[in-house]
Amino acid sequence: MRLAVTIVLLLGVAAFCDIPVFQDPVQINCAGEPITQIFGHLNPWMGDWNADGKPDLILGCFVGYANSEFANVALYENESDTDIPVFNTFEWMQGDGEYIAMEAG
Ligand SMILES: [Ca+2]
Repeated sequence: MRLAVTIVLLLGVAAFCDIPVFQDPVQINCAGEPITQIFGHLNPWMGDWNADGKPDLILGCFVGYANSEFANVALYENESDTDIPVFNTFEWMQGDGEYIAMEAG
C-alpha cells in the first residue's frame, strides 16, 4: 500500500513539473578561438549594446585583465549579418573613461 501511494505521489508530482529541455551546448569563439578565462565565473548576457540590430555578447569576468583586483566587463560586438553571431574582437567596457569594475572575491 505504501509503495502504491508513493508511486501515485511521484506520478502526480511529475505531471505538474515542467522538465526543462536544453539544446546541445555550443562553443562561443572570438577570432576563431574559444572565449575562456583562467578563473572562470563568466557571466554572459546577450543584448544589442550598440543598437545595430545584432545581439552582442557582454561578459562579466571574475577577474578582468584591465585591472586584476576587480571584476571587469568585456564587450564582444557581433559582426555577423546572420542569426549566428560572429565575434572577432572584444574590449573592456568603460564608463566616464574608467573601466567598469566591481570588487572581485
Ligand atoms: Ca549590436
